[in-house]
Amino acid sequence: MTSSNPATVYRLDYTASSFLADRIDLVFDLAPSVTQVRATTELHRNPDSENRDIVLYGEELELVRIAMNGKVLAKPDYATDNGELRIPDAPDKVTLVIDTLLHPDQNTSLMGLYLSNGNFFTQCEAEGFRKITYFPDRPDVMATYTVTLRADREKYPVLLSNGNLVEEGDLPNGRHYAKWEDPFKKPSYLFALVAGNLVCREETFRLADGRDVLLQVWVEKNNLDKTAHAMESLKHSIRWDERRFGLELDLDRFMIVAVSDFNMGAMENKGLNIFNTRYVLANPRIATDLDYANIESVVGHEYFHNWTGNRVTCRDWFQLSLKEGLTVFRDQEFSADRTGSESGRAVKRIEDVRTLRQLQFPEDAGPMAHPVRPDSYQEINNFYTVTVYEKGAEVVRMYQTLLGRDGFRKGMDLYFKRHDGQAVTCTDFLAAMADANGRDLSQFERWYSQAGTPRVKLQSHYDEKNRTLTLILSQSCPQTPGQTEKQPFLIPVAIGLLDSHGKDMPLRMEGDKAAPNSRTLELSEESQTFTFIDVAEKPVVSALRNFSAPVILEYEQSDDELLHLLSHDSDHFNRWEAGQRLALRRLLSLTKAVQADRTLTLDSAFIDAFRAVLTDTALDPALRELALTLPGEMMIAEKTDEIDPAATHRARQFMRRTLAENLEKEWLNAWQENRTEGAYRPTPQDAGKRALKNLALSYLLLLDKPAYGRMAIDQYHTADNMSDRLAALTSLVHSGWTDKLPEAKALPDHFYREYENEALVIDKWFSLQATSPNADTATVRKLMKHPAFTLKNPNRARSLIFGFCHNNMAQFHAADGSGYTFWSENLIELDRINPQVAARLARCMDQWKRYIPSLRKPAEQALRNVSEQSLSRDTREIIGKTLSA
Ligand code: B3K
Ligand code: ZN
Repeated sequence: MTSSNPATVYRLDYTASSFLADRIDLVFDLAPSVTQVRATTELHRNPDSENRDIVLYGEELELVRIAMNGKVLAKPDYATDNGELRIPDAPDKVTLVIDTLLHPDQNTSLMGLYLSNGNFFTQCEAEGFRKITYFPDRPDVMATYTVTLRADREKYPVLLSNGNLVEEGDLPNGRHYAKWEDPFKKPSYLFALVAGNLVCREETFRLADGRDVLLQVWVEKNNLDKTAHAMESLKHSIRWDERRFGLELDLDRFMIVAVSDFNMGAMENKGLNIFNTRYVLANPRIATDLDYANIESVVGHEYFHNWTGNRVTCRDWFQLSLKEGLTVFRDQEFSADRTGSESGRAVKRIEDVRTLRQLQFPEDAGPMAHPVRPDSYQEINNFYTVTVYEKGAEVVRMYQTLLGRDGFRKGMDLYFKRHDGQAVTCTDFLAAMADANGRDLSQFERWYSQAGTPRVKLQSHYDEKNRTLTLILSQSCPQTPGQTEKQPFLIPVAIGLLDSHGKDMPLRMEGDKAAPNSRTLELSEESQTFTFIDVAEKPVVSALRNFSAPVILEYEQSDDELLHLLSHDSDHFNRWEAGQRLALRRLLSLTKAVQADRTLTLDSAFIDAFRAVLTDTALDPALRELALTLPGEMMIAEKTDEIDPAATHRARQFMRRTLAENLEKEWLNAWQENRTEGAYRPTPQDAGKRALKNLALSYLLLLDKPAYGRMAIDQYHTADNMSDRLAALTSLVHSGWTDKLPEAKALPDHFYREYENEALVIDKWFSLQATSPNADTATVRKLMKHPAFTLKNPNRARSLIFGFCHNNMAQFHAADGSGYTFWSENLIELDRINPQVAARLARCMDQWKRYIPSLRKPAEQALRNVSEQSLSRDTREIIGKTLSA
């Protein structure tokens, strides 16, 4: 806990570790209140380091004994200070034997060794291994591990660690043991153990090279019937990495373990992935289509880390995007390929870009803005951000866009050839891409070093006489904390031209032989001009196709041009984009109208365009659903000078209601026509139909017609899957029918009783109530008193508290400041329990300076109240940066 700003770590201060570890042997005597750990580590002096001391890290450890080369050490043979243990004047080769005591039952931070439902789990990334023993806990120190687990046989029948099981047996006093050996060198953050009463689904699976491997999914007994999808996802992941990147599973055994208390989504520990139950458990009764899709993508993500992260890891934590950006890109491509269609790929792309814009663009414009490869941090856990992950993935995608799929693959092959078994940097990755393709990519490095979302301005001029089209592209990048001057980026801008019939026109430049229908321009200077010849008529320009770069495009296009793109663009992404731009334009002027107390109106051209999309049965239901979903409140707010959450909310509600009224017949048709046939299947086709059907339902429920309320109640009762059931309930609650319609009143309780024993569904129950436009702090405070609520379980805390603070914009930013008071109270309490989760909650206030003046005061007050407390390093860093921005 700290009351002043914690020390800052700088990327440029990197120095190699003074000693390197070759082997570590760990023995755990597991018990909830006191666990004994003996670590025997073989170290040798690193010739690349000038530091003479052995430096080990340890946090919250009870050190019992430390011996070096057989001799017990006592101070001043060693010194401990501020999380470091130093041994001066050590010989070049040493064996350290260190005994420590841990108290897993007291560990609420869920880092290091902790308990969940009575079972033992570990989480070591980024710096949790130092909560287990003293060790050079940094990713560039890689060692081989043997791990012996000893525990009570009855309570902890299953004992797991990384690698292969080499020995097991009984011990006196009802205890037993298991010994595991991981043949691969790894950094300490990839260490894991699990001990407890678990069961597994297992399968033998044949790899492309003919080897048989054992795959297991471990869960608590009552969850065994929810593991099939995770197992399928794992097998698909293995196949995909073999085919797309020629990468094979290197172990004989690969395990996934589900745990219900977990700080994030999942963790890629070598051979022993540990997952939040949320990203493992599924059956039609408890999981939605989105859950099914998320599970497939997270299982893929963690599996893909085995090569991008584990075999080749990061030199230091500033390089985090080396593994995260790359692995997110890989999981995005995996999910896209799994849809099996071009429109499926487009759906996936749109969803990913939506996330980027909703979460990463604001981050890049706020107090926590940082480059994809950050330059400094106080707490590394705060830098597992959408910038490092999602923008990082966009950066990787741009290599592929610039070099082509084959060129990208060549770069990946060279990267593994050069760096397998090493801890490397983002620059090493760039070099592999450049060298494999014989290209100078030095300018591209700026994507790693410069923060902020670049703006790309496009101007187009058509010369009728000469039949040429001139495009002037220029770029700029806003200032971000610590970066006032920015250099031009290398930006791939994919372009297409539509003729008056909506057909793609060939793109030819002077001297070109081929004239493709879409081409990627490379913008590398502040401003550049591109001229196309033989352009038969004045085209409508389709710019930044498939979102070819993570930038904000500024290009004036008329409503007519956007309508043309919306109905004809061969690039699905830009069809969707045109619809969003049309909607956003209106939402912004509606917000202004609300603020000025003017009458709100919506033009019929827009309504007709929406009708056309809704009734275009040639277009995939999933794409229609995306096109008909209005930009979120945060997206709209981002585009205003001063954020007025209440006005934005009213504007959006008005538009939704108007679309509901004017397209009532069409929505009803969509609801009826998109029912799925037969047993539930979470395929992209069926999921897309359900999404459109349930969007239609949500629009219909905005109308003052009890018949639609009853239709939703009926859907709730007859649904054979969680997607349909949850959608019906959510729409009923959010549109107020649970207050207005007696038959609907009992539904939330009914839902609760039905799923009382399914924690993940109860999370949904809390979250749907917290995100209702009708839920204020009083509603949420009441829910916090519910016996099923606890701040200690991250999923539960997120469902209710984050649901309200992050995802209920209008109510959280209530004019009386009640949302901010609620936020500060819970943040302070949560910080004492779990700093990592608390620091995420702290991020709700990122944008406080951009809100209307009447909100800024109470926001600042709430921030100051938090700041006066003694806080964790995690939360202190966020609050400090938020206040001082
Ligand atoms: N690598 C982990 C994240 C660890 C977060 C530590 N605070 C999960 C992932 O990205 O796959
Ligand atoms: Zn990851």
